[in-house]
Amino acid sequence: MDIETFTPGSGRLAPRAALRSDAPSLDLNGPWRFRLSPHARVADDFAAPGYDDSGWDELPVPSHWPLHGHGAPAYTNVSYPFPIDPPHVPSENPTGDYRRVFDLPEGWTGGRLRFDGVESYAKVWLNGHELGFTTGSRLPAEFDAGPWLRPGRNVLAVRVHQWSAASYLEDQDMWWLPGIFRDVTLTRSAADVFVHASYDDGRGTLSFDGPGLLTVAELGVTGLAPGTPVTLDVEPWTAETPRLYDAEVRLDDETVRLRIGFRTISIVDGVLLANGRPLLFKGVNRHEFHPDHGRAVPYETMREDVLLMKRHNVNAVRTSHYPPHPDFLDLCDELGLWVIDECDLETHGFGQVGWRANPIDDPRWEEALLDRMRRTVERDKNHPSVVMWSLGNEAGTGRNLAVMAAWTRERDPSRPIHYEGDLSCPDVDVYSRMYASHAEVEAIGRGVEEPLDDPALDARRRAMPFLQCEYAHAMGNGPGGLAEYQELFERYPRLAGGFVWEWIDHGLTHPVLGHAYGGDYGEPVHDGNFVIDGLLFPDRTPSPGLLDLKKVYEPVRFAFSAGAVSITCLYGFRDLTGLAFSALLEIDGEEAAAFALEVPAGGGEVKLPDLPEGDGERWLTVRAVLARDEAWAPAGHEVAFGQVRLGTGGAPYHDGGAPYHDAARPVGAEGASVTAAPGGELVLGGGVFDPVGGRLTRLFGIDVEGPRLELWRAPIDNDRYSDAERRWRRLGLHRLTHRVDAVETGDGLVVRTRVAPAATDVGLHVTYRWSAGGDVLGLTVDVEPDGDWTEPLPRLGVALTLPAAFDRVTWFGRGPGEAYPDTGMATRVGRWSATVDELQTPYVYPQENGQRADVRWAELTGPAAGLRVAGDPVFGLTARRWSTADLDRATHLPDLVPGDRVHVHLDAAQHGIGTAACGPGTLPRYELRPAPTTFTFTFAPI
Ligand code: IPT
Repeated sequence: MDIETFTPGSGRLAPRAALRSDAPSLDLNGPWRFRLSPHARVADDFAAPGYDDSGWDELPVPSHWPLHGHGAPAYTNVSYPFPIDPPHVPSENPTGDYRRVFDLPEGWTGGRLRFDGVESYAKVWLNGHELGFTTGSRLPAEFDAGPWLRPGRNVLAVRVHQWSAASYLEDQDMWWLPGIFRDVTLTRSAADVFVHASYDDGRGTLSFDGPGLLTVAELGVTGLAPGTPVTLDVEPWTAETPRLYDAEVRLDDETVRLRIGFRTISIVDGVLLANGRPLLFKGVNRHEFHPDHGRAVPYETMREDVLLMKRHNVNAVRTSHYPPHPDFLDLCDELGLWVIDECDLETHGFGQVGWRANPIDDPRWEEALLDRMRRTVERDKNHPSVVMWSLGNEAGTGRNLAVMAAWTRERDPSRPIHYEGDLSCPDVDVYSRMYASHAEVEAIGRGVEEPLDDPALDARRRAMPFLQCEYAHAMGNGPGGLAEYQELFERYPRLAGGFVWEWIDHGLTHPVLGHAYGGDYGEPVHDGNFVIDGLLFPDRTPSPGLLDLKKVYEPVRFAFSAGAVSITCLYGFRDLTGLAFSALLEIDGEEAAAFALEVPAGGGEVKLPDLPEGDGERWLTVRAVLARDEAWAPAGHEVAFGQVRLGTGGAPYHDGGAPYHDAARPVGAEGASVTAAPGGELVLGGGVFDPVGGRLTRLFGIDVEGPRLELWRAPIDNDRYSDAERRWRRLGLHRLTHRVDAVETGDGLVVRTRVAPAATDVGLHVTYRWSAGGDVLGLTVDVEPDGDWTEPLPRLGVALTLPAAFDRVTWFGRGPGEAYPDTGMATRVGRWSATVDELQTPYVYPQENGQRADVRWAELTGPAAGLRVAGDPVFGLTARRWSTADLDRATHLPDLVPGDRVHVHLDAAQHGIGTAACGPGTLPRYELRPAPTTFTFTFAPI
């Protein structure tokens, strides 16, 4: 059968550019008749015009049938969900038959049937005549409909097989989602043009290939013939300044409209340049995804993606791992994003069998691979936003890559070629890697990376710019380490930046589970929640990781010195005139002064006025916002901020990041002695303790449990998918025992304990020292590691619970969002409030989340009472309506059910976040190593 052939298609017309044409076209989207069969060997009599499909279902086009009640989605990352035996596919091969009747408008003759995307194989009939078949799911195919169209009623029939030989080429890390998932059109447009618009120092050179005459009215170009370049004064296109010129090409039968951007991409001395200036990608990897529609993404959602990227200072997108819907690239042209356009090609699963029979190195697949590359380049060649072609992703190495690259270079010498999967870079123009560590990126930046064995290849690669086509795996809580990568990207000219993996969680809407991931549809082979690794939650709410990325990618940076702020412009292609700058002074989180700053267009040092003094912490926050509406955000949108803590009495400014030991020092928490209550409980100030265990049971009349030492966190994905969780569990850090060695009374209460897991000889000597004075209760915890600790700790702090009514939190510290040692760059010191529910970050796979960092004090309040906790100087605060053990057990958000307690963690420290789910773990400086530690809190009633 031709579903098991190396041939990519039959009967298709030569690929051409996606163009807007005034030629008539008929939108064939909408409800189609649909029937699903469990295998491919079904009679094809349904293609006959007179076939009775009245018993069939209806299915919208575009869509994926498993998202409309026919079969189910399935997720695998690397693994093929079928035996590897190319070009053969399983007999269980879901096969969708589609029928659509349409009326041809009066006077219509000729035309093409265009399919923008069908997964994975489609055979097409018009009025019972077979037009051919196509593969290449995320690529367009056109068939000549002309000879078979007839006046009035026409019947289009399409048979789609989920599995075909082409499935071996489409092993991307995503849901397998068959169906006609992009537009179907009957068009009388046949035009193809290739516009060349380069830019050099104020001058643009314009030419084009193809029939017709080109007009760019705004530039006074009228009726330009193909192959006759003109040079003109123009404004360049860049992602920061997406200047487009409306153009049209008039042909005999139609006029096509294009939007031209003048820009030149080049590589000079190993540096990637756009229009002669360094090009630094602040990128993300974008899969097409919508939680209800899969890869059939509505136009408004595509637009939302681009707007969200722009608003979070993202300037580049890699279309991982296939060409997106053509409209997406129009949006990138219009709103400004640099694009790496990737061919629809991945054969990752062959890696699991030692790359045996990998299509990439097998001449029988050459035509299929070349076909994919041609269709990518031909479709997208006119987009100024597309600055690089990528041959594919994770497809190993082999001869066919060279064939694809050679064709591409010949067809479009203006764009560099990218492919990451061959370390020796024989076919490409840029050196690309994924998930390289900070140390390795630095070595590459300095040009001192490990050499390749082949000296010629090594010399070639050493002369290339470097980019990370994937880095900072944004799975669950995280990614950590973003700022440190950015620092390297900005330091070394060879480094052209990178693309965070990935834009959005692919969680499918599920009636019971909230959002589904691998295994939730009963797939026998799947990769769990590895598909939930985005900067956006499935509903497109930004995660804390995206907010951090916005901060790290910000195009303006602030540095503070005594009485001044210096402002650096990090735009590559514009100055600061589009921004308005302002400053806000807060004392203990209360506004004390606000003023505007006049900043020179190129940046520089700006003097600050004399600022009010005050007793509390004085924090100055400087903001850069859009001065005017831009196409992607309104005036007032915050682009960047900086924060610094001011010294008192005209003293110099301090570094904004350091903890402050003069904050919130406990006052008055000493002097009182322990007394015994009639029931035998110990009473110290506002605290009541059990006499045997020395544990606090009532605090200012509130029923409390704890606080006591806690080391466990609900494993985050970076713990789960690395070795950390396994090692921590083996050590037993989730099941600590607390042995009470002494409860000593007198001036205060001292409780001496040894905290340790069963079955090991390591532990911690933990001493709780309680003191009381006035209405303040103080607690100092001394932690002394005992034995030979080899593992870092997930967290170090105390945990307590309060009645459920304490459901509001106000704090002075970093906020409003969560922060961990290597994340939370987006947070700033201030006074914040939230309900306990609002403190939760809804990671699709439940895991540790929601810590507020550097908290000086926090008030937990209910309708009737409140408790104030202060640190010395600061602590990490986590509060939730379920325990850490509940969070640890949960696999989907609906598993988390509020109980009758609020669970509070007051932490001295946590282990860093890193990106070990895929890539490097926590940097050594963010590891939490067991060490003697003392931390102090004071408690007071409100
Ligand atoms: C890398 C893939 O390119 C990407 O598609 C995704 O699967 C990512 O990993 C993990 O989420 S490949 C991996 C072997 C580094």
